[in-house]
Amino acid sequence: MLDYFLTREQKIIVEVARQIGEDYIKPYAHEWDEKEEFDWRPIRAMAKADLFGIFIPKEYGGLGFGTFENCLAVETLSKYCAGVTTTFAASGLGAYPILIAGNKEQKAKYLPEIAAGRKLCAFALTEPQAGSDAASIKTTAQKDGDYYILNGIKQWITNGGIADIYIVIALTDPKKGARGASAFIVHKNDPGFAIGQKEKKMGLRASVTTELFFSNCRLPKDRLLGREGMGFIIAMRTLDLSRPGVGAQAVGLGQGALEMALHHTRRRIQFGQPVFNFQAVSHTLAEMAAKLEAARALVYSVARYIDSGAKSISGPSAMAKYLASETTMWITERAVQMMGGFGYMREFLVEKMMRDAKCLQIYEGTNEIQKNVIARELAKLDQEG
Ligand code: COS
Repeated sequence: MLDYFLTREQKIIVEVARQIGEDYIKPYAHEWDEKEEFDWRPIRAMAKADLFGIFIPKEYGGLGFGTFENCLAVETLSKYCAGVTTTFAASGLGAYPILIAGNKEQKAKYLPEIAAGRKLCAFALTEPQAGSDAASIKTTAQKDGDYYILNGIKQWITNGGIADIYIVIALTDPKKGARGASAFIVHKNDPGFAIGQKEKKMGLRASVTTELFFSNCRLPKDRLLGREGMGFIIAMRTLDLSRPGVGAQAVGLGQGALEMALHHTRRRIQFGQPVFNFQAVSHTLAEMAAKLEAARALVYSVARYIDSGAKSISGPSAMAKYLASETTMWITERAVQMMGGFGYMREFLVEKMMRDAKCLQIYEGTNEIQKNVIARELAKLDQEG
């Protein structure tokens, strides 16, 4: 791995995440995947180590770092289990809308709890009929005096049931479509709010995914984030900030698969020698390493670009998510192939890594949507030029 000239604090974040991975994730990752089980222990360890506060400003009890430091933590944890990391990263996803659009009171009320890891967050945009086409959501939030009444269904929501704070995008003016959407803070115990069944997934099985049901869910008006009509833009800006994190998750997962394939192929004897000695194998590992480093360099550059305060981040953010997740899908598939029968057996975690990698091409916007976003930004550049 290249030297990316991390600061002392950044190296500490990596080391803390590595230690949590070794002690609280590695020994159990296989079991959680097999049993499709969520476990609080690594989450509590992350909370104790202040990792949930990485990008929360110091005035709200966080560490005051940025996207890059968050990516370093996500990458390091993902090497051990991308499923566990999904719980962590999705809580960050739910914190962004409060950072982006919350007023002083909302920030003071929610961010310290989130930073301390006392309350997990969830971000609820997707609905049964509105996945990639996020603007076609149907959940409504009807104003009723000092309240909003929410009705509708959200689907595939990470941290459903284990989160205390839900950011829900709903239509305050259904006639206006995307421009009529607003963002709300919903508490787990709000009346009229219910959690659906836990979904059965191909990968990321240590994380929890559920539906959310709103049936005349009554929220006081101070739960509105920003202004009415800003919900879609808040959601898009949230995803712009969070997608490099999916790239970082891919890089960590790819690193795990590469190391596993390297370890195995240098010890597996066939035809009287380690299979690594055959060029078909060593060259594949060389390609994995080179492509992974390119993905890491892009993710780091984009994260640092965002932290510089750059305004046009949609395209770079989509590139980081797209390129790193495609790379890691390829790496994990090749790692299974290079390990042959061992790779295919559930006893060895590499097939889990391949299943986990698949979701990174799909969630937080499919890679097809990422390419739409990149192409849209390209077209703008051409117009300006
Ligand atoms: N930042 C700020 N504003 C943005 C924005 C961004 N990144 N992207 C779009 N907007 C604004 C547009 O400027 C437009 O505003 P105006 O109406 O004022 O002009 C509005 O939002 C609607 O944008 P657009 O017309 O581009 O919306 P589309 O319906 O074409 O959808 C995509 C855009 C496809 C990019 C969006 O639906 C999307 O990201 N889909 C994937 C959703 C997703 O990632 N889901 C994962 C689940 S959440 S983990």
